[in-house]
Amino acid sequence: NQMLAGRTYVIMGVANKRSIAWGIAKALHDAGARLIFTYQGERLKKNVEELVATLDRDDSLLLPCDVTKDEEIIEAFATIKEKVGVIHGLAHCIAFAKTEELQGEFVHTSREGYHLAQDISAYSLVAVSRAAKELMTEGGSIVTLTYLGGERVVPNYNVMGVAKAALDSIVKYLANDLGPHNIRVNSISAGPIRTLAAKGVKDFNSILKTIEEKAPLRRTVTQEEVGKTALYLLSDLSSGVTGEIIHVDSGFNILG
Ligand code: 0WD
Repeated sequence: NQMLAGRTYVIMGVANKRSIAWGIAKALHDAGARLIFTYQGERLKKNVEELVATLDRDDSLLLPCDVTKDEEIIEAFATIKEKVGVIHGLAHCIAFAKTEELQGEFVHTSREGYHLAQDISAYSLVAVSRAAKELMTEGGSIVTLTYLGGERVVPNYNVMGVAKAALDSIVKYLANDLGPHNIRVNSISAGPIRTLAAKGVKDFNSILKTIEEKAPLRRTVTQEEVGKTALYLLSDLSSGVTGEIIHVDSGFNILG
């Protein structure tokens, strides 16, 4: 199925082969899309290069983009405009909080840690969407990743839960601003998946175990499953959908 042939998508946030961003990249690649990868810095460049080399077409573009720096965002999208021109969608798969603030009581969150989590995990979607909008001249679709901890209290998720709550609201405001340009903005609320970012959350194993025991599907979800929902949201299959959160979590969120 080459549903996305002739289309170009930006994937932000591949750190390694376990990254949800990589699951999304594979789903889009298999549907025929051309991919542009952005990575946080030199530290991750080699990882991304090695992963991209495993794809069976080599039409990808790789660019650095630390989302805490406006000038890097501007430069990355200027390069994309110059080398590719039009883009049709973007997957924002980026979050960060200090490990010491992903445990214990939320009340101990520092001002600096709060700002950092909000900046990287929530505000970055605003900055990146503004830059991407200029290249989405044929309409587009933007997808971000959120988590249940933004809707309700999940132990240890703390400052990241508050950042996800902001992100969920940002999706709605962006959807309203960009809708008239035929750009849709949605998020996927993924169930817990063992990744580098997840390692930072204290007792992550017990979160996984709860899903296996209690979620309607009695199992955790995979990067591939998040990838398939991203394919839906980034393609015309979801053409009437914007400002939405889709839970890909084995149904866990419906439990009281
Ligand atoms: O259970 C999970 N893994 C879930 C993850 C459940 C629900 C949602 N999510 C979300 C995360 O909150 C995040 O928004 O999915 C998104 C992707 O996270 P991931 O795939 O779980 O984790 P990972 O592979 O670590 O990718 C996140 C990446 C960073 O990796 P590291 O671990 O090196 O911090 O976000 C990127 C970076 O590549 N990132 C940045 N990119 C650009 N600029 C920055 C930055 N300043 N900071 C972090």
